[in-house]
Amino acid sequence: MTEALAIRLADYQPYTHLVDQVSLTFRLAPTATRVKARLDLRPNPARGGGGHDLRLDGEGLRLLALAVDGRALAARSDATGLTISAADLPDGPFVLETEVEIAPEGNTALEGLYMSNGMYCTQCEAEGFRKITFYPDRPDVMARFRVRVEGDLPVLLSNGNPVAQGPGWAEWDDPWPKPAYLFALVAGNLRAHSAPFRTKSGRDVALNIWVRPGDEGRCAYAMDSLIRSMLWDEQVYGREYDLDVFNIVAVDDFNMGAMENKGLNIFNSKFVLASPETATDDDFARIEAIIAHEYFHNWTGNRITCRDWFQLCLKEGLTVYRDQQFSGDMRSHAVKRIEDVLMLRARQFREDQGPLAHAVRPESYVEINNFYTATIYEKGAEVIGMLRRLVGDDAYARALDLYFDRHDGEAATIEDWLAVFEETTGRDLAQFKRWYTEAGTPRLRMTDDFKDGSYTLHFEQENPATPGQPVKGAKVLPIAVGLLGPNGDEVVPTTVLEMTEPRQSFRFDGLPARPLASVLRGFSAPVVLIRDLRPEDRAFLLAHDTDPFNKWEAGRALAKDLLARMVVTGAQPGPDWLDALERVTLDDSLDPAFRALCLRLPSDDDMAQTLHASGHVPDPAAIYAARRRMGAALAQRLAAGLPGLIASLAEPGPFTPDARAAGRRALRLAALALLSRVDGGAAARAAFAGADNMTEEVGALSCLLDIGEGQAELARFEARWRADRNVMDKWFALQIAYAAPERAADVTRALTAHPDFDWKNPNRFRSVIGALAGNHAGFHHGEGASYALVADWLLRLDPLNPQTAARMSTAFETWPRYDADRQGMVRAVLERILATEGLSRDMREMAGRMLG
Ligand code: 0A1
Ligand code: ZN
Repeated sequence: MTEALAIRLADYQPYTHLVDQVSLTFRLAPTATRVKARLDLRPNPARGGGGHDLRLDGEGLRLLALAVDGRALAARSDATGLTISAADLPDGPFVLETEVEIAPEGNTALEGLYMSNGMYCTQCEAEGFRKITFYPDRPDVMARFRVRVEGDLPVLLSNGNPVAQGPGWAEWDDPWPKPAYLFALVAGNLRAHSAPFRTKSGRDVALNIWVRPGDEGRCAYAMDSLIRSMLWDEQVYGREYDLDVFNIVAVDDFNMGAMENKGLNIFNSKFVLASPETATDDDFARIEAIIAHEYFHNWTGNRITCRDWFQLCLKEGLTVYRDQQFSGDMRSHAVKRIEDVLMLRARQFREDQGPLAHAVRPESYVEINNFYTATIYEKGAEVIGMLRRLVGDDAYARALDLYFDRHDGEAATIEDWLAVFEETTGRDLAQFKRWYTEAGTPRLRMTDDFKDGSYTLHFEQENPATPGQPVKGAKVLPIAVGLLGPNGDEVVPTTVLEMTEPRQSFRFDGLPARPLASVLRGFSAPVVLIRDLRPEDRAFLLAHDTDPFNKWEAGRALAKDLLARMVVTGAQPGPDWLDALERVTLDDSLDPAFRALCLRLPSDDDMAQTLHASGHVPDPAAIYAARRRMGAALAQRLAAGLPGLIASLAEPGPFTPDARAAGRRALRLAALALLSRVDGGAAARAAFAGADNMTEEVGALSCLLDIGEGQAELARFEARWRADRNVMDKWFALQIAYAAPERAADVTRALTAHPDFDWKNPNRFRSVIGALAGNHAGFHHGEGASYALVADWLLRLDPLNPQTAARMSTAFETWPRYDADRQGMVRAVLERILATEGLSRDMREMAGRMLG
């Protein structure tokens, strides 16, 4: 049945008509908003001119009037739209007018026009505009929009530049043709935090961040991030902003992180609002990254958009790549790369190795909202990173200039994107394109030999089968390699080997002694590298590698090898890992942020993924127990040095959110977590009591929860922050994240009965139900109580907000890894979901794909 509903890339056809201009008038009212639309249409020459019926998308619209060239037509709308027969249309250009009524107040799906705390706002990507008015709701239909908003509210916003306004109305005009998914409207009682900006060619832009009264004092960091993003895009990509105003609005009810609507970005409030008291260092870093991401979409997504939704990675992969570059430039490239790879492995590798695996450019979908995934975003960005590694920085810059030049104002494809690289470099990218069309994480096996001064690396790549793609070809792999001599000196600096065959060897001559290879430097390709290395060799790399990513990776591999042995054979932490980690932790010449990352133990889910990939059936309880033992051993080993380390990292003076200070706090809190394992929480309790910023407050509280303490502190935290939605999300999530496996379901159930568990708010739902799914041992514990609890809540949310419910069903995507009992329990849960009457298309597709 899902098959029958699938949309296919191969079926793409241009739209029958072109839309030159759209004029919209909104008369806002919570239960009966009127939307008048006037579309200037003409037959599309690309479809052979006239003679076609006009099909417009529309869902949940009450059609009040319909006219062509001023002539009223009888209304013939159906469940998904409206068709006007070619017989009723003139041969040339014509004007279509419609009027509809919609009810934003009852819109719990948060798609189309909806309300959040008395404020009107919209979310149109991917297909929400059809819930606002009848329209060809597809990204290749680009038009100029003029919008009049009428409503009894002080602030009335839409895309583009303000044209005129009076009491109760405002008019906006967007000179840049855009697809409907970039439309936005906001109306409410809002306050602005404003700043001026002058572009490099001298255009003055008014920047505004709109928030609820009382939140104005928490916008400074977002504004600063925006200004830095604008400057960076001018300097690095030569891209200037192109309107007189740039508005950002913060809303509390939002399905995703944020949305790049032209000139009017709408943000989940948790990615805008920040003050030292309410936001952690991680929050600050995410705000900076997301503000940049949405701003960068102005060129990669808006000026150049996607021809169809199969090309989603065209804008998302590139924009993630750009925001990662930006964050690296603002902070530390080494730390940023490690964090990005941690995320990639946790989310994208997980997806790629399970039943939801799909290509960066999929060939079919049932519900496009289910494809805003780590594969499209993060793997999409990795593919661009590889392309750049292969062609070099200069060619990358030239290809991007050509891309912007050639496709500005167009709706483009991955073929267009690859063509600019082929033309600038003369390379044939046909094989490289497999990265876009084939799903799955390649497994790269490496061996080496040394003889007569020649060192050879042998690689073999395996591209595992994924759903619907049993056989695949070899990928182009850029493998960045450096060689270290026996004394730790680098004897061959980083070179990028280009692997194109299933098996390939690369030789280095003239070496006086057998080197140790540092392979896949900077994580130069998104693969699983399989390499037998002795613990002492990994420790050697951790001590000597000049590539910061691989230096960290060596420590990580040491920890993972050990943890795997602890799980499988019950081994105890040996000196290799403890010695190596102690040396790194106490090495003051290393960046504290880097040391903090080295102290982070592999997550349970990461271990389950790794064990499964190496042929074991992961036991969540055993992984949990082993990781606890590992942490305890590390704490014992470092105990004596921890108080001194913590003291040395104290930051005098007021809180600053910069990377240097954040890195010091991260290491201090990592040390505090270890110390808590040996001092019963005394230091953490004091740190909590004395905290003057949220990083310390949450950090110290986490240390206590981690050792089964902190109840009094939880109560104090709640009393202090009860009125703050964003902070209270942390309070909910922490208790579940740190709950012992056997208590996780009960703790969650109790919190769902808390009066502030507003489950219709996506952030709150995620911080409770999502936290349980993220507590690996708790989620998989015992007789499946957590599976049932998560499923119950997904089913409750699904009729109201299918998008968020379906996204969160990925909690179950890893089921094939586990033992037969757990597999059976998850299958039963997924079958129960599928059998539910009235299930959304979103959830039906997800559950169906997970069951295979
Ligand atoms: N384009 C946005 C993400 C986004 C996607 C879908 C949404 O609603 C279904 C909302 C936002 C981005 O990449 O930031
Ligand atoms: Zn994006």
